[in-house]
Amino acid sequence: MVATNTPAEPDVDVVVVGAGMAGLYLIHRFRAMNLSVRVVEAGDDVGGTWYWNRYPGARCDVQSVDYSYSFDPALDAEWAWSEKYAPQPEILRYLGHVADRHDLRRSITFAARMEAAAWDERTSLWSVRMHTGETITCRYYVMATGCLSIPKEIDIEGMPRFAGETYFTSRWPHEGVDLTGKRVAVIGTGSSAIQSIPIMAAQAAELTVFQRTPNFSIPANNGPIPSAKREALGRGRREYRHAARRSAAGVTVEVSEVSALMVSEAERTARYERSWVEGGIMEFLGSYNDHLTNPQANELLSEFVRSKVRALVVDPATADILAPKGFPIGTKRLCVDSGYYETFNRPNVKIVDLNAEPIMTITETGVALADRAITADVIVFATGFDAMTGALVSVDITGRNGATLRDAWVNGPKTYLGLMAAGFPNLFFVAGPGSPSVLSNMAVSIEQHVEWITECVASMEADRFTTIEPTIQAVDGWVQHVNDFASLTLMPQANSWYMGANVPGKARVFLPYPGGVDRYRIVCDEVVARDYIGFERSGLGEVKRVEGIVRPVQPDVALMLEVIDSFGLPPLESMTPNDVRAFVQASSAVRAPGPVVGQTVDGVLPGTAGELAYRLHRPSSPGPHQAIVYFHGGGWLFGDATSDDPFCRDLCVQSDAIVISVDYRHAPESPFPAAADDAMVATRWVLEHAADLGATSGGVIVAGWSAGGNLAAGVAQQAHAAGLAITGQILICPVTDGSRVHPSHVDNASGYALTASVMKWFWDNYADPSEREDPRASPLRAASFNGVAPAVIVTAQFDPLRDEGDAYVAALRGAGVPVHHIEAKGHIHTSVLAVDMLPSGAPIRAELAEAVRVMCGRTSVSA
Ligand code: NA7
Repeated sequence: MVATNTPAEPDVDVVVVGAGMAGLYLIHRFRAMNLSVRVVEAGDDVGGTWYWNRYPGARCDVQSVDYSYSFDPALDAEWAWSEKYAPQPEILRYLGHVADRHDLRRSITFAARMEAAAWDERTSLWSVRMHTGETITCRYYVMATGCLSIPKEIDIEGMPRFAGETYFTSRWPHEGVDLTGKRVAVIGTGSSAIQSIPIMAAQAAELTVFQRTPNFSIPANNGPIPSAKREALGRGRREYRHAARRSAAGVTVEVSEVSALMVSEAERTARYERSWVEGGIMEFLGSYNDHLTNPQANELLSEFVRSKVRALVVDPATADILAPKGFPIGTKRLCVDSGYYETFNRPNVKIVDLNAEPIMTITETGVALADRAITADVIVFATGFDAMTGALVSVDITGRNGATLRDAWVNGPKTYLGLMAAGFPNLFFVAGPGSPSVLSNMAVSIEQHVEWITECVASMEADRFTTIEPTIQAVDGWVQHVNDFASLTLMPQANSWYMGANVPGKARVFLPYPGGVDRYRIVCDEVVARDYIGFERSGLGEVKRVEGIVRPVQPDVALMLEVIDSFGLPPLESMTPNDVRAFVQASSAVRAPGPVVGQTVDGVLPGTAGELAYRLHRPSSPGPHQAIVYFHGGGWLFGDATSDDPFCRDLCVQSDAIVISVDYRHAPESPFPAAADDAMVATRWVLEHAADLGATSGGVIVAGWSAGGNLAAGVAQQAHAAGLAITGQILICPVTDGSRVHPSHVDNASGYALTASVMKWFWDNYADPSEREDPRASPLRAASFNGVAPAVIVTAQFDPLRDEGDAYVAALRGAGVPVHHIEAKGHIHTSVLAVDMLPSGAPIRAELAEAVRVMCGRTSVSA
């Protein structure tokens, strides 16, 4: 795959496409490395998005003090922003000033459109062709083309017929447009429309807004730079900038750690009111910590904005049309306006709800709706962009073996860290899909990317590598990680440009990385620290490929592990069993309870050495139901009939079965085979009392997690000889082998909640080494698996017990036993049981319940 030819001499070391905020900083950094750099820019000057987006009212929606470079302290000292949110001309002047100050323009070819780029395998160079036909060869090629630079094609019929003036907010004429006395139609109500409508309305004779989706907007309350911000910068610029770089949003904001549902209505409203006045997208959405993850919390904030719209707009019918709806707040870019809603109180402004009155066609004289026509002299299209991928796939980029980026991304972009794509060596993206980009302060994200890219190139030069590209495995892992993260939020629910949903035919994939700038920066740094894990570099005949996936653990599981880590708890095995029992009991008291079941009954049954407590959960549907006898986890040392209660409830509801969680005697007080004996006795008792318990006759299913899985597997093995009717077994991350020789005990020895050393401690307390060969202790050691009940087995990727679970699957299958094996990718030993705490465990539990329903002979839910 990799060519290690001696590279030919290029025209320049680096070609950069785009002279916006990223392109300018790239010139500065590459020059400092003594590399030659040429920037190709379609515009006549620097500025990128701020060069093109000149519509009236265009301004940033992150405070200017933050939306500015941090790499040069002198810039902060000599540039004074006029307002909290500076207008476009001022931002453009600032970028021009940066270009002048660092003498950047001499590296830029303006009015030059890059048309195609191709990787030459023979020379290991990129060849970049401009619209003039000129070709530049280079070693490194950076697309710094911005996330919102290719306007979306107009998908409204009849547009070419319009005889009046037509404008696009994204390509507003440099000389401006005089709308005085004109009838203006504006199509779209995104950020561009919301910023420009108040200004256009003040000029136009009539202004009609065509709205498809009512957007959420909060007031900018623009004005001078807030004194607190000025003072914070004055006190310690370095610290201020450092904090922004290490923050989640790329800007230091006060973000709550409390759920919107945990406070009183009065407290919540007061907080919302304060955020409404103080403004700021990140501050407003972060006024409580679950607006973007919990639908109920989101609805509270959404409704607050609706109430504001109803208060601001005088005509109730108009207010109703404008009231934002159809998607959770924050799942489309939250807009920041100056008098948007109030504009609709003007007599010359009207709104058309396109959901009630769709556009039939654009005509010579305006816009035709089903039952009426709106005459216009001017139509303004504020219809958005082919965001994040548009600029990258609109040109021909051809990598290895003639493959184009456009084809490679036809089902959605695939990048490693948003920075590079497999098969496209030495091609870098700034703020590419898969990076925080548009979900963050772009200035901070751009700087981070530019620094990472230039440091990567510097390390290549130092180590005399000539090519770098990510492995397919690393790219797939990252795409999965971004999607896993997005699915923990409400983000995928909106038809947003974040999802590619605004462009007909575009793949519906969540494009930016939603984990935050702070977490993302840590990942990027870690990739470097781990010798560019997930990359292959080559040069001078050497190929260095560092295999691996940088974030393979499910994001919510990783967050939970971070939290557990922050507690600084002593290792379990350093505590006494009684202390562990007390700790586990205390933790159980504060967890989510699990779903509501039809009925819960606590009782006792006779064991071999005294009574055994049980808890029975019954579904709300009419019985009788299949009975599942469940054994809890806890390394045979701790836990009781209620310790896996949330999971038992979930299993009961989802599989529509009675779940009877039975306690058993614990080690070290009652070592092996006490627990195994109790499991047998309890199963027999349930079988004998099936009718009294409301269970179907004909057999029970045995189930258990961890040590409980070990007990359930043992019961299933002994069933035939003991005359027990066991119709199935559900083993979740089961212990199956006391030898602990499987590689996962080494690979996952620590860092994933259950450690190899805790597992050793469990065994040492439970069974003497001489007893561990006994199949009741190590079911994997059974002489035969013939005739044991069909199984549903869950194994977790980052569990020390994974391989012994997998080996048990293989052993049963080898004996012809039907097994439904669920491999919980990215999960740890405890994740599947964390009901209502780890959303990523929900699909696994759903699959498990479905398999149980099938096991019970019921029609599959999906059938
Ligand atoms: P946006 O936010 O994509 O907004 C585009 C708007 O145009 C949005 O209201 C769309 O409605 C509307 N639209 C698009 N196509 C049509 C058609 N065919 N008919 C009617 N309405 C249509 O782009 P902006 O330029 O405003 O803002 C982009 C970003 O720039 C912004 O998020 C800031 O980060 C800065 P829809 O919502 O799709 O129903």
